[in-house]
Amino acid sequence: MLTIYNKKKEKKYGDDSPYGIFVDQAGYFTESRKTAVIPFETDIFAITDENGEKHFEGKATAFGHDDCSDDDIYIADFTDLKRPGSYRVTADGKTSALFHIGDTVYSRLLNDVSKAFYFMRCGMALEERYAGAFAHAKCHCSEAEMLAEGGFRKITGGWHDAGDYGRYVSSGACACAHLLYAFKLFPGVFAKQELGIPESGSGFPDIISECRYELEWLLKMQRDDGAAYHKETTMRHASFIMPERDNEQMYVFTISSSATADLCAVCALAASVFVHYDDEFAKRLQRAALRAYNWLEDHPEFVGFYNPAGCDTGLYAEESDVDNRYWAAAEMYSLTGEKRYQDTFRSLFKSPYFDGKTYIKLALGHGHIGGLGSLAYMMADREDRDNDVAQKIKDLLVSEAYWLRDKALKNGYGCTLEDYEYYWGSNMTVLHNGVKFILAHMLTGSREFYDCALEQAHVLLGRNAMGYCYVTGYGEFKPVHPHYRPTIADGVEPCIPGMVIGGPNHDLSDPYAKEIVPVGTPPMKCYADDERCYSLNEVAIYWNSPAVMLFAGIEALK
Ligand code: 9MR
Ligand code: ZN
Repeated sequence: MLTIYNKKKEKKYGDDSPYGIFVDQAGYFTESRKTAVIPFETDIFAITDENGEKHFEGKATAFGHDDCSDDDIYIADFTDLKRPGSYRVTADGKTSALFHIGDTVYSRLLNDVSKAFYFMRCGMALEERYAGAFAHAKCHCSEAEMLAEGGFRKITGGWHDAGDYGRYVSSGACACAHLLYAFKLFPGVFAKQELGIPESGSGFPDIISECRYELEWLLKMQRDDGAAYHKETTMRHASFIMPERDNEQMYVFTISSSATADLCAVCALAASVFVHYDDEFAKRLQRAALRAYNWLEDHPEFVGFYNPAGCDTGLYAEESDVDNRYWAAAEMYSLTGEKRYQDTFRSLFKSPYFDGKTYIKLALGHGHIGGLGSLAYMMADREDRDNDVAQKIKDLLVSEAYWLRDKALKNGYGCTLEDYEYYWGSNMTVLHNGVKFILAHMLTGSREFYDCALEQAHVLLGRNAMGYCYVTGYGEFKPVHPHYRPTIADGVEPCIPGMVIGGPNHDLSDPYAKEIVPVGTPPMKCYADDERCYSLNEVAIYWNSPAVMLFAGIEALK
């Protein structure tokens, strides 16, 4: 194996895990199916507690060869071990990381993946009483240059997108919508949640206050005629510095029709939530959504986005806005019940754009976002809703869930991804699939889908070919060098907990990944915990947001 050293850590690729057996390092519910993956030939495995006392012994079953990881896999099934506690799996002198059995193994995790959005806030100081050691001064408060019309405007707030400090309308709308849907679907889980953010104790659920922080910025990103500016960033990504030290000129870039549709959709969705908490704000959201929608109708042609010369910040460019418009029409119909929106939604549902690409109707963003439109229409509580269309959407979702289940059964790690699906941010796809299982479970009542959702959580949290728990702060073996500027620059030893890492990417889309990961590495192992590797080891708001949906669903329906 090619040996290339990561200068900072003096570690080489392939030497990563000190553990030879892979488990969900957050853990397993007492009554659920529990399996570890042993990627070598073995017979008997044991489960021991922290003192080395044995609590279970079983025979590993051969699974066969797994293509995504190139591993020969044995499965250790310890479903029958139901005693709450902390354990390791051992076999042939190898061991797993510590894991837990209990009914609250994901509770803190749900809190942390939700609180991560607070740490992403731009334009305000993160105070020590909320941010602890991760406190920092306010950032990005200067005026931005308006690239299209000239002049300067102060457009502050919102969440930093990811490891970088850019703020992008489409990605922000997508992440915010996920949080809003998590809340709409599982309000009970969030009623109890205490995130320890400045708005805590205000009487609103914390997750809703967090969404408002993003929505206030999104509203500022709308042009007077209703269109939305695509993004607000500096011309080039900042170096590895704290956000308050990033004082380069910021710019508000040109508009795009995809950003406009996304802004419309998320504002309409948010209005349907805020109407129960703050009528004034709900009205503002609804007015913004309507102005965006009118602009879309007046401009049926696709308006794409391109970076101007010299700009290297994110693109989020799309090839079409049909799915974005589909989402916008669905949310507007759900909010108002007006025929105008339903007619558009129904005609877009039949659009040739979806021919041979029906999966886009279930895609949860970023990139394709039709799934949120389908969800909105399915959940629309309107008498004149076209039940035939709603039923078709349900059927699509359930058949996709069966298809995903079958894919997971064919994978040694129980992962729904096939070898070709390990592109940039593959953990997002794992999470989306988990969310689809939760939705399919809600639609059919079939427990099997709930269990499939748990299996995707297990993959994310350590039962994968690298053995990493891909959420910062969890488990004994996890990424500690994420491509996240504050973590690199803050001088604090631990990472902010609860951030979802992009994960394996067989395209190795950055120069450092190409240098570190050997040629020919199987897709599920194309990963390195190196802060330079932005295409493997970054964090992003829309990778965290499906985690909030998934773990809220897991908690609510357990
Ligand atoms: O998540 C995005 C991924 O799907 C794309 O392949 C990649 C390249 O265009 O960009 C990713 O998004 C990044 C964005 O452009 C800027 N902020 C960080 C995002 C996560 O890496
Ligand atoms: Zn900032």
